[in-house]
Amino acid sequence: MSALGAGPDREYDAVVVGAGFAGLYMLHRLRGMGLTARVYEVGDDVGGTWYWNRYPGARCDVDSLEYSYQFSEELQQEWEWTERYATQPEILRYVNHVADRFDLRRDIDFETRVELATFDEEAKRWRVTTSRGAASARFVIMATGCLSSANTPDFAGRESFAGETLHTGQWPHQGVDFTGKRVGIIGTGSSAIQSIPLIAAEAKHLFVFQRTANYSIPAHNQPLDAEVVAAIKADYAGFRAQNRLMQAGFGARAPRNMEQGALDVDAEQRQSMYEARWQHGGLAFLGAFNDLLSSREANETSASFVRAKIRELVDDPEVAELLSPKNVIGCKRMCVDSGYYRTFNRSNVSLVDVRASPIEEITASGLRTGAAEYALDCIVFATGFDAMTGALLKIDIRGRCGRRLREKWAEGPRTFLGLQTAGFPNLFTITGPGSPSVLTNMLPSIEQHVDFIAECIDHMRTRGATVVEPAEWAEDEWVSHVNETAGATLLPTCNSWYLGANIPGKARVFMPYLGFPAYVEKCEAVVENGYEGFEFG
Ligand code: NA7
Repeated sequence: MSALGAGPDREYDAVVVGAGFAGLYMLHRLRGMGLTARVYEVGDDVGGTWYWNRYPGARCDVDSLEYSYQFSEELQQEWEWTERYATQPEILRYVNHVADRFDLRRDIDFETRVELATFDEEAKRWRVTTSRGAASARFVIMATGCLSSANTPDFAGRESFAGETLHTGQWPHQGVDFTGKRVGIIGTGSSAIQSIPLIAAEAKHLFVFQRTANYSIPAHNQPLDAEVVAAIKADYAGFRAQNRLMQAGFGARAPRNMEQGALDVDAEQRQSMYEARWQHGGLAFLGAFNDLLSSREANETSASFVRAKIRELVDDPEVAELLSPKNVIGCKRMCVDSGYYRTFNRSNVSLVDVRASPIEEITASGLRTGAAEYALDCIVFATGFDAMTGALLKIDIRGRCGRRLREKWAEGPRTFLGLQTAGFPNLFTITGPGSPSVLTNMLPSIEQHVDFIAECIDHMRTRGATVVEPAEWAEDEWVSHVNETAGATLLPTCNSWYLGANIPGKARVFMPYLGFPAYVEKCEAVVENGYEGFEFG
């Protein structure tokens, strides 16, 4: 690790912020183009999201054979995943392997936080100020992740708690022993749903503070079948190409039915379609019919199927009712679990409804809701993230005329293709708001963006341009298109983090773009038309 130290700014062609999957591949591409690049990373090692999210049970909800890089055929052939869904430790081992295999660490400054980035209009360069000094670069590429800025609600008395406070997205590296402890977990999103069964198995008592019930589909995780792996590896490129055609960029091998709507078949057929997908497990559940995210009536058939499953799995009918979500299925990110609902049959687990009686205060000895007080030794915040814009806007980014990105995005993020924002030349965002990102398998989305950015920079070299930024009209059109696309579905109908609705005061704007194949096609058309919508100078 090299410290920046005092003295004149170091000069690079590009500064990359973040050493997760996006930052690492970006560095690899930039190096391959003969450019000088420096990566700044807050953590003391690589991995990004998978470096921070070490809570018990943390696992990816996309199949491991798909949630991996495809830019190197050797890499995808030599790496051996062990399970259908990889655990966080396995993914972290993979990221470390990639960093070593491509000798990436020597261009990364760890434990370095980027605080300020200012565009110098005269020099047409960015000055990047970090916690350890400053650098100057032609390009700044934000690889800051979509779910990387942890959200801890500002409950009254939070600081007074005498026990241990944890956040799933900032889990201690040495792990946590819950044995004999009274534990409270706030939140029932993906992180809570994965960790609750494991915490419950250890703790003396676990109180689950639920504001909104969530739909979860069983993972049916299992060791990978050697024959399946061999078949995929025999034509990995073909497998990736099939996945690229999927709406979410993954799941080509999972059962799906794009030909029928849920109401095109009778109740018995519908039931057996849902049952087959429930038995298959995972996010493919919503592929049962083609209208589950566009028709409320169709959606309700799959939602009520899952509610019936919850009633089967949970012994106490009152608990089952409280665990049954009322909103549209799929409008919040679906969860994938291993034994979540059954955990509520344990005598040491209590479900607390904090919708009916919200959390009023954290006290020295625990937590108080409008209805009761809970004595706790440990509080786990599984309260999610300031998604998609949080990590970006933590950095004070100033573009042309000193304009701050925080100001420009006060009413919601505005980008062209989720890649750039007008008035901030040579600033790129990998899987930024306005791109498919969190509605897809992140890995192919990251690679597609990194490749686009690398080729755009290369294009600039060929035509002798020093700056690139989107035209206002292109940005306006794209923002409208992103909203219209989401508005044609049921996705904006509940308070999800896709809409920023989980963060008090955040503008309610649907941030990701729905549809990976259409998005890739659009990007390709932009390039074919001479980077139409981008302005070079
Ligand atoms: P999520 O999915 O955002 O879940 C956060 C949970 O925390 C959710 O149940 C929230 O309830 C709850 N929450 C947040 N603030 C509060 C307050 N103030 N009071 C009570 N409960 C609260 O985050 P995860 O980390 O689980 O998952 C993030 C993504 O990571 C996931 O989608 C996967 O893509 C991987 P709410 O629903 O807002 O009522």
